[in-house]
Amino acid sequence: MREFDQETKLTVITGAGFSQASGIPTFRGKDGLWKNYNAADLATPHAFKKDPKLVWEWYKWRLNIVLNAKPNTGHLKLAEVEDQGYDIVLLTQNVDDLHERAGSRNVIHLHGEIRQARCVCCGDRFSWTIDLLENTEDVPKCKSCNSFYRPDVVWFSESLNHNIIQNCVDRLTITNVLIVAGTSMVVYPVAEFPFLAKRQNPSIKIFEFNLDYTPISKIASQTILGSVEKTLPSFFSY
Ligand code: BJW
Ligand code: ZN
Repeated sequence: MREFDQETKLTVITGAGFSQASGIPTFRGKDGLWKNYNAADLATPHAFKKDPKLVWEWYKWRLNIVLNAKPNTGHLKLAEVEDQGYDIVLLTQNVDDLHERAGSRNVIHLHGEIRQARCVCCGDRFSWTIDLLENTEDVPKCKSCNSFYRPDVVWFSESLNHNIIQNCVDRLTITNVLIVAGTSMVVYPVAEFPFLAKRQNPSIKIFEFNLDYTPISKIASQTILGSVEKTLPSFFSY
């Protein structure tokens, strides 16, 4: 496969554009969630404190989409590359589980997982199913401590998990091929990752897959414009 051999340490950063072809809306851009919804009203700890029901209604709507979605050709290709024995790690900003459902095993979720709910007080967790979603009207409450559960995702102004960040930094430090796919690369700290990898290893090859150029295009070896579910499988087929 072009650019890769069994020694290559391949790391892939994915974002909402990667799941767009699976029917999951992106955040930014003309059909993005932030066109119709205000991030400050829905994706911050303050918003949840102010109106947990409104926040859960929005998350339950999105959960329903995620639970019914299927991995696309981009997800499947990355799982296939791993199956072929390549050393590949996925750092995803996506809260869906489509990489795992496609068969990828080395997946790090930077912004949490929408299927998981977490008690705001004792940290107890449960996993949503379609059945549970259809039968839950109110804001879910913890049986142990009676506090609200919240979506187990990272909201604006919240810190990402320290150990997860450290694992990503360790991986980026040894990466020699970095793919950045379907992300606007404007949300920190992830937006900093390609720059960090480039500083650690100036000869790193960075391939970007997006519909448009982004702030990291200037350090990419190549930006491959187009729908990632088409461009990424053909990139790996060379
Ligand atoms: C396709 C395609 C197709 C479409 N094929 N391509 C330093 C400077 C300035 C600000 C900050 C800073 N450090 C921290 C901040 C604040 C903030 C931040 O970055 N704000 C920016 C907006 C400026 N960051 C944080 O708050 C983070 N916390 C943190 O840093 O804590 C410490 C701290 C706090 C405060 C101040 C300072 C330090 C937490 C960030 C959490 C992000 N959470 C969300 C919601 C997750 C839960 C949920 O899903 O509900 O994560 S926001 C949203 O954006 C979501 C995404 O993971 C994330 C990134 O979006 P992504 O994936 O890039 O999607 P889009 O929609 O933006 O882009 C899609 C792309 O795909 C586009 O480019 C399309 O062209 C492309 N595309 N279809 C190929 N088919
Ligand atoms: Zn609890």
